[in-house]
Amino acid sequence: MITIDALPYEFRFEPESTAIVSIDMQRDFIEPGGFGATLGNDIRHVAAIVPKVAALLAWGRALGLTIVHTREAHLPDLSDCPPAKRLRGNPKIRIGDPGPMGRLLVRGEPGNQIVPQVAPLPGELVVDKPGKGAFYATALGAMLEAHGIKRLIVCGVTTEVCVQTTLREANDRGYECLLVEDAAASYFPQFHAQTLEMLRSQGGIVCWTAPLSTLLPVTLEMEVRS
Ligand code: C5J
Repeated sequence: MITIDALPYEFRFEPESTAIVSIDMQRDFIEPGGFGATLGNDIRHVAAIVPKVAALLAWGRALGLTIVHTREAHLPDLSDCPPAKRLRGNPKIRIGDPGPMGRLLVRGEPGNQIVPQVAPLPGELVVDKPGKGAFYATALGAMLEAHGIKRLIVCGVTTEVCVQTTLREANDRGYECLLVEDAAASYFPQFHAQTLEMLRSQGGIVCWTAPLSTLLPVTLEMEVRS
């Protein structure tokens, strides 16, 4: 068992039953011209975490954790995109419309690819999800069960939307989750900070949180059998 100094108290995990879930680190959210930018957001806040997510993934790979990547992605015919989702708001271009990186939030398009610095390695799990939560209408639950996963270490974008929704879904399914504070981001720094507060409040009602600096010094040699 490995112990991490976290909030609201220590988070304990075993590498063989723990997965890193890297949420939606795709060009659509992080690069100019993608879905995030077309909604009028300042992408600098989310682009800034790419090196942190890369460091977290390298750490997890060294520890032998299962690695899962998600992408918010719709089928080309948009049959998995509710009209309410596509038509909401007043963006310059909508889900499925052609943009500078191909059709917005559509599977297989250039904008839907994970940014190269944090891209999946061969053998890692990739989940295309039509919703904000990674468990909704995907095989994620079955994949985690097949790998014997009990705990999730979560990072990605955006903190208050897909990251938070996935953490709440995971919590309701019985997973113990740690959100890596500075390997997640929002377009709105105040939403990021407030989401961390609410998720770990009331004794960790949804999850634990910890900065990357508390994880990186942890090595396999520190694992203590109990
Ligand atoms: C959003 C996400 N913000 N990945 N998606 O629409 O958080």
